[in-house]
Amino acid sequence: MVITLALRSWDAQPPQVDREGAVTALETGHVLYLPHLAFAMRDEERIFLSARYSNPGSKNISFNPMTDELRGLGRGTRKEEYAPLAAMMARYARGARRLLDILLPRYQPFLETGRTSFRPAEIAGRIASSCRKDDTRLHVDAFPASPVLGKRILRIFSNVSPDGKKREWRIGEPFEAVARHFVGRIRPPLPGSATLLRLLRVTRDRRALYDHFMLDLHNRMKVDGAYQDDSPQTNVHFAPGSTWMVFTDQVPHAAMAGQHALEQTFYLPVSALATPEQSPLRILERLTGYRLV
Ligand SMILES: O=C(O)CCC(=O)C(=O)O
Ligand SMILES: [Fe+2]
Repeated sequence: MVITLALRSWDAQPPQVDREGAVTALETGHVLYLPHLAFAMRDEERIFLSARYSNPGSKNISFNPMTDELRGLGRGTRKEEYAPLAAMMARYARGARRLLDILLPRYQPFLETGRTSFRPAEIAGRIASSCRKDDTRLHVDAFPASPVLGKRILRIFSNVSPDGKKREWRIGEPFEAVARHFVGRIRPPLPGSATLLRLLRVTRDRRALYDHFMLDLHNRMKVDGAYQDDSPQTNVHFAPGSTWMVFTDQVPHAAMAGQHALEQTFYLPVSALATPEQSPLRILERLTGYRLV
């Protein structure tokens, strides 16, 4: 479920065996864990570990590395205070990209950089605004407002806890098993609904059938109490000072406890995979008989 690599540097060339193993590990639904790869925060960045800079209404501060725009700032704080945080998140985005480029060179020409997030809130005991937004429930990632149109979601996380807190996750069963469990209950959207959601700006882009199925799967997993309790799952944890990456659209996960993490999202077309037939897109197409993008 978790495959460990001994990398210690964000930009040193990893051995060939690690590069080959990394693609296979990720595409077969494993978490790639780099316990010795720490993201170093600078002294002037440490103030952002305090609760003052997080907004109780949102679990993270997000950063767009293309526009340098920050969202989800703490109440009663001024935008200008955040320059060091924006610089830190830009550095994380660059470091994550460089690491992926050297560790996963086959993806390099196709990889799209998405948002960066800083997650300073303790997960345990946090009350989610709804079951669907509750990431302590097992789920595969699907974003309601941002259709991926079939692209894969590859995310990299670093635990930057200053006080020794592990990040604790549950990891669920293989994607094909999840899909078989739920797919019979998922209905195609009403005709015209993708256009309507786009017109109403609920979504940034027109949802593909794939987005509809993935979002429905995400929601059904989260609201199903029996599935949460009884489906095959394993507890794993990621130590302070570590980094990990995973296709979060494929691997069911739930974040149970921990504080202070950074995360960078990437998108990858299915055609760039070594084994596209293992992707959620191809598995769902096989099980439903629909063309989903
Ligand atoms: O913050 C984490 O550790 C993961 C939370 C999660 O499931 C997500 O952001 O999709
Ligand atoms: Fe998630």
